[in-house]
Formats: sequence, C-alpha cells, structure tokens
Amino acid sequence: QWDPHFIGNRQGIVHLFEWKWLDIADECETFLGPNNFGGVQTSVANENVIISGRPWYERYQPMSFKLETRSGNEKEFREMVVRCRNAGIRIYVDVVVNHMAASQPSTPAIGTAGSEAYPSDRWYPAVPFNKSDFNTACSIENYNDPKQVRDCELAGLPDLDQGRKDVRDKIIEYLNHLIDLGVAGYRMDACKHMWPKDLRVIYSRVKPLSKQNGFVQGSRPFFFQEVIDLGNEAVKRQEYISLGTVTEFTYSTQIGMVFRKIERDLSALKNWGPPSGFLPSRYSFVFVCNHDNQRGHGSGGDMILTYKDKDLFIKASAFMLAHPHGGNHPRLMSSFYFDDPSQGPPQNSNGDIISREIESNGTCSNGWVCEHRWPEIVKMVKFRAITDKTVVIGFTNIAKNQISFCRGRKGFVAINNSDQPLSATVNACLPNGVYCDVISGDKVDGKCTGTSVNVRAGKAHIEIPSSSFGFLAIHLESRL
Ligand code: ARE
Ligand code: CA
Repeated sequence: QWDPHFIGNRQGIVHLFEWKWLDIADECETFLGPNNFGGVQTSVANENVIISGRPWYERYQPMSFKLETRSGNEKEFREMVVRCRNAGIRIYVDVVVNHMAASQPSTPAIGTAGSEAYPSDRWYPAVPFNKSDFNTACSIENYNDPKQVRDCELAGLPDLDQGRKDVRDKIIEYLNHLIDLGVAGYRMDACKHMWPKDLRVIYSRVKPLSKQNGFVQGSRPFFFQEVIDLGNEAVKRQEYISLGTVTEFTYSTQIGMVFRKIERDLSALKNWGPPSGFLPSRYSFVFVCNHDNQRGHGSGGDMILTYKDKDLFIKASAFMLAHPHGGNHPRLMSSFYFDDPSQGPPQNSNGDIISREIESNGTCSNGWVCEHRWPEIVKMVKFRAITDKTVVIGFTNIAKNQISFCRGRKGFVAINNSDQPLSATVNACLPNGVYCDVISGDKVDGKCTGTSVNVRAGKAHIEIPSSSFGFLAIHLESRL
C-alpha cells in the first residue's frame, strides 16, 4: 500500500488533470513511457453531477459508481489501462467516497451517465444510497473537533457513513472493479474526513493485484491519501500512515517559501526531510502544487508555485526531482490554463473536453499546459532514475541562495536562486571526467551543447551566471 509498483526503475506520477482516457493512452505511448515516467493519476473516473458552466470541481460530486464521465466510458478506461501498461506506465485513480453530490439548483440532479439523484432527500438510486447511508447533516466548522471533521459535511456535500456495512460494500465493490480493470492504486480524496478505522476495513477488503494485469501476484495496491495537515489541526497525517502514503502539504508550502525566498532560503534544503517536518520518506507523498492549491482551493495560499510562476516552478520541481525525499513517487501536476479558479478544462460548446494537441517542439496546445513535457522536468526525471537509491552527500552552502549537493557518486546539482552570479569550487563526488550539464544543453555525439563541468578528485569548479536559468545538473550518463 506504499509501493507504486512501477515497471522497472521509473520515477514520478503525473497528474493528467481532466484528461480524456484515450488522450492519456496516447501520452503513455508517445511520451511518458519513452521518458521513464512511472505512472499517471487520472481524474475521478466514476459518474459525477453535471453543474452548469461545467467547472472542474463537478467531478468531486459523485452520482454513481458507473465509469462514465467527460473523460470517457468504461471501455475507453480499460483501453487506457492496457495501452499504458504496455508502454510501461501505471494508472492510479482519484477516488471520492467521503460524500455524494450536493443539491443543485434544479431537481433531480443529473449525472454524466444520465443518472438522476435527489440530494436533499439523500436518494441516489443509481447506487443505490438512501438516507440511512448518510451521517446526520451538520457542517464542518471546527477543524479541532475530529468527530465533526469526520461525521459532518465538507462544503455541504452529503456525508456517507463508512461505518455502515452496505456503504462499505459499495465502496469496496467499486475499488475492486478498478482492480479488475488493471489499475495499480488510488488517490483517496478527503481522507481527513473519514475515520482511519473505517478506511482500514475498506482497504483490507480490496483485492490484491494480479499477475494477469502485469503485477507481482498478491501485491497490495498503492494508496496515496489526501490529508491536508499543516500541523495546526486535530487530525494528523500520522493517523493514516499505517494505511498507505499520505499527501505532504507542508512540502508544497515549504518548497514555495524556499524558492520564493519568503522566511526561508536555499539553505533550508540541507535538512530536507523529517527534520523539516515531513513524514519519513516511505510514507511521504510529495508535490510542488496540486489541482486545488494551484487555484487557491485547499491550503497553501500565495506560497504555492504553479505553472504561472514558470521559472521558479521549474526550479522547485527540478529540486524535488533531484532530492531523494518522497522515494520514486513524487507527483508532477499537469494542468490546463485558467484565469477563473472555477473554470473547467478546455471544452467545446457541448461541454465535451477538447483533446490536447502536440506542437512540433513537443509542447501542448489547445489550452493544455503539460508541465510534464517541459524539458528541464523531463531531464530531471531521468536524473532521479540514474541516482535512485543514493543519498545526499557533499551538500555545500556556497552563498546565500546558492547551494550544491551530490546524489551518492552518481549525480550532482547546483542551484542559484540569488541575483548574484555563482562561481565556486565545490564537492562534486563523481568519478573524474568532463560532464555535460543536462539543463543548459545536451550530450550530442559525445559533445556538450551547454555548460561542461570538469570533475577532478571529487571537486569541480562551477559557474552559473545570474542571467541564466539557475540550475545545473550532471550525472553518470552525461559524462563526455
Ligand atoms: C463545491 C463548491 C462549494 C459548494 C460545494 C457543494 O466550491 O462552494 O459548497 O461544491 O455544492 C472540490 C472543490 C470544492 C467543491 C468540491 C465539490 O475544491 O470547492 O465544492 O470539489 O464540487 C478541505 C478538505 C480537502 C479538500 C479541500 C478542497 O480537507 O479534502 O477542502 N480537497 C479534496 C479535493 C478537492 C475537492 C474535495 C476534496 C471534495 O482535492 O478538489 O473539492 O471532494 C484548511 C483545512 C483543509 C481544508 C481547507 C479548505 O486548509 O486544513 O482540510 O481542505 O482548509 O477548506
Ligand atoms: Ca465524512
């Protein structure tokens, strides 16, 4: 429940937020597979309520467990899982089982598979769930009261009682259906609002993964549980680590503060890990931003770095990928452009999602950002694979907001986040040789198109002018 079951030495889970299933299949084959990514987090796959204007958040209001949404139907979902697996990529589904759809301006509420529901009567015939399956209505006002957080309504969403057998049975049936379709695990939404003891029963009844679907027979699916814990509330993320990994929202906030230079500077990266307040790496599910905090939902506010802060976002993401905390499953957000935080994905006048197009330079268009295709990020996914299972050594605080460190004897990075040029001789840890910086260039026919770094006796002289991007990375495979 802590292992993402990547195929080979792959790295990272890309959240292809609001993508259609067949576009994901295509992305697995043409890009994610060949570039050593590990898996994809999909949007919510089961039927959701249709909200006028089609905001992205309608998908967090379930109507039934039918696999039919704007991303596609069950047949397309299955095709995606198989094609991605054949390309070496695992699929993790966003699962919303804390609540059901809220009341809409007109009754009945209508879902993406055509189902009807009567939320104010707590009647969802397409499951079916009725009044007795829900907790008594009350709203969450006090996050210091764990019972209220678990048993009252999050944002007015009718709150399911996971302590009831028939509610559990429906949830388990759905999770097992996804296992049969070949998924490797789940992003569990709103875990803070469900009792760990109920989740324990539910997870324990989820089937093991099978050889038939390309896994080690009998292994447990991967769980990453959404719990927003910045340390100031009653519910703690530690309550969930015996069940699976847990989202590390303090990582997202702190990495933003470090790179934005708010109350922090790069020297904070020296003790990056449990000393910074993160969970032990095995349980810690890390990311720079997610689909909520990139648009002011959830937590983190102005600290969060998103695609809108392009250079800083790339630098922070490159650091996340260079640093071992979070194991092989750091998550990378892949967004669509938005101005209004409610705005849904690129869509036509019928409300159908428009596919991303790929430009000749490899970037996305039609309203899709595709951060996962930005070259620095792709190169650092490879860096993470090459330096897998090594620790940070030789960390050097060169000057304020200028650092460097090694990943064992396999990789080295230097970061300049100051307005001053960086010029220093530092620990570089790699075997003697001349290496090509993979950020400023590439090794082409044995020559470096960017900055070369000469390593001698574990030291190297490096320079990063203040005018340049401010991140340098070399590794064993970039040796000339
Ligand atoms: C929408 C409307 C609401 C309306 C509701 C019902 O925005 O105004 O009342 O519908 O009609 C997403 C959106 C919500 C949206 C919901 C349903 O973000 O705005 O509501 O979908 O359509 C808390 C939870 C955390 C949750 C965040 C958003 O603890 O689990 O709120 N995050 C997940 C998902 C979201 C999703 C949901 C849960 C619901 O990632 O995308 O909501 O399925 C402090 C606390 C946090 C708290 C945070 C914000 O930081 O520590 O625990 O997060 O404040 O309240
Ligand atoms: Ca609840």
